[in-house]
Amino acid sequence: MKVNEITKSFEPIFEEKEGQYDELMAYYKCAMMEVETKFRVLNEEFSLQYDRNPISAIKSRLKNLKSIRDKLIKNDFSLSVDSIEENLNDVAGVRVICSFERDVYLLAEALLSQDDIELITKKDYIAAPKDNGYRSLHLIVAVPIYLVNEKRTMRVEIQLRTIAMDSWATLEHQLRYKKNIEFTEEMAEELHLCSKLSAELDHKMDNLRKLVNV
Ligand code: 0O2
Repeated sequence: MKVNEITKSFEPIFEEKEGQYDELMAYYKCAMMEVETKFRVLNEEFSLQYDRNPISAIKSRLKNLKSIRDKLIKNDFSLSVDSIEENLNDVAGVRVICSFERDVYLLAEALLSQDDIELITKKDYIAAPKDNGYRSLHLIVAVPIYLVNEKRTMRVEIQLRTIAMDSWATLEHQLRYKKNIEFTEEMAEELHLCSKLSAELDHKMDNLRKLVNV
């Protein structure tokens, strides 16, 4: 869906100069494309070197207007377009689904070593999973985009995870946000156990990768 279509359905929400919201979203979209391309290039180079792809899929998304607004309100930030750019780090999101756990770190390192990428924050939920069992490596980076007359630096949230981590997170999200169903303590424990099993699966697969030497 186009950004302006979303805007119309929620108007008026933000203090903005005319067209400012659409413009900002277009910049985030460009930043997302930059980051995606960087990962595609790394995938290509890696596949030449090792004869396999470290990336299984890349999914990008722009946060929608309602989620942006809810987050600004939740954190007590002002409802203006300037405030979005100033306060939110995850308007542009790129999720990279990797084949093996080692690929997560390899790709993160390769990206962060590029001289136009600035690391803002790093959260390693693989080394230290969240209490519910959520695992992924999260990076907030600043990336330049080159427009006709200017260069702008935009922030992008990158989530790197294995196929097993992604399938757990996707299913957990579906289960937890099911309407009208109470999410019990037992269900949470079961999900936590599933996360442990998925971590075990990742480690076993990574050991097999080492044996096959790829
Ligand atoms: P969406 O639609 O995926 O973007 P924040 O919420 O960003 O202010 P925090 O704690 O700094 O706060 O963010 P964090 O921990 O880096 O996680 C943000 C994103 O990671 C979430 O975005 C999810 O995509 C994912 N995530 C984090 N924890 C979980 C979890 O327990 N389960 C699942 N399935 N995903 C998780 P949003 O904004 O929730 O949604």
